[in-house]
Amino acid sequence: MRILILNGPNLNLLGSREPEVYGSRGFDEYLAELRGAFPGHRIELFQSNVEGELIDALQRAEREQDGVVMNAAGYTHTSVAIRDTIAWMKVPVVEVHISNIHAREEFRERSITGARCAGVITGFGPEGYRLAILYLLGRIPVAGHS
Ligand code: CA2
Repeated sequence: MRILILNGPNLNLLGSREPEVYGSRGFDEYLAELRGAFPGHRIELFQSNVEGELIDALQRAEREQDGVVMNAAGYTHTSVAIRDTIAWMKVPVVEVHISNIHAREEFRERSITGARCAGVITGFGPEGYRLAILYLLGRIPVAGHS
């Protein structure tokens, strides 16, 4: 299976600050572990701090990938444009947050993008990316999802 991990603004800074919220490792380390955990599957990473670049990546993913694991970071709470792109896609998108967005500031409670995703995983640290991939691979059967 071809899977895109799409990381939004500032996730390139993981490991450099706020270790109590986001852990102390950079995403490249998690990515190496994920690739090791899912041999035989192609897992690509695209990170951008630019909203339009994330939208372009989603549009490309519709042609080139079988599933997307997306952490839109701060755009989760603001981006109607990313939500509209996900709504247009047939390829499943799973939203992941490292922290529990419901246990932080009130403005993080609302995910604009999540409603158009297959599901939302929040608060399990980087393990959330692995859970999302398991779902995309059909290894977490969910009633009503084919
Ligand atoms: O918990 C998550 O995964 C978030 O998507 C992370 C976003 C935040 O805006 C969302 O509300 C929840 C922020 C990512 C920024 O990460 C940093 C990591 C280290 C240093 C600075 C920023």
